[in-house]
Amino acid sequence: MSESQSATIFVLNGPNLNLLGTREPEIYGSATLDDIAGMLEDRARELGLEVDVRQSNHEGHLVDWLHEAQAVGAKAVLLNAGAFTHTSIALHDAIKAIRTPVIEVHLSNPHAREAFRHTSYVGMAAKATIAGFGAQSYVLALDGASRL
Ligand code: CA2
Repeated sequence: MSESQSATIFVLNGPNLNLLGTREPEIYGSATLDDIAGMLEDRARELGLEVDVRQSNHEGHLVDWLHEAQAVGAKAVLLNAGAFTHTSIALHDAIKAIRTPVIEVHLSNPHAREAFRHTSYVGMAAKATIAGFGAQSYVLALDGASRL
């Protein structure tokens, strides 16, 4: 594991999060994913870390990136799997298959929403969950990851 990768935190975002900031601001806030990436880069700099922020609408990309996080020796993964949170046994298995700690992140609080959002296959495998703080959920998760 190289020194630089051991100080890198992967921030993986799932389906539709590329459209963040364009609708439902009352649920998700008005920050775009680029805004969140900027917030994370600023905080990571203060913490002496680097973030690698990615988004995909494809489940397999997220599985591959979880494997890559371990392969390159990333310190942790922050994962907002979007709606795959509630459906994906493949993501659950991928999180279990790696030793890299994964922190589940959500902008909203899924438990305060529709019943179909109350099951999280990601959360069942993750080390921790931060939800309901809007864009700040990511920053809080980064602070937590920095202490691991
Ligand atoms: O609250 C979260 O972060 C969620 O992961 C967001 C997902 C939702 O399916 C989860 O239950 C909770 C939805 C992401 C949709 O992304 C947006 C796209 C356009 C505008 C606003 C949000």
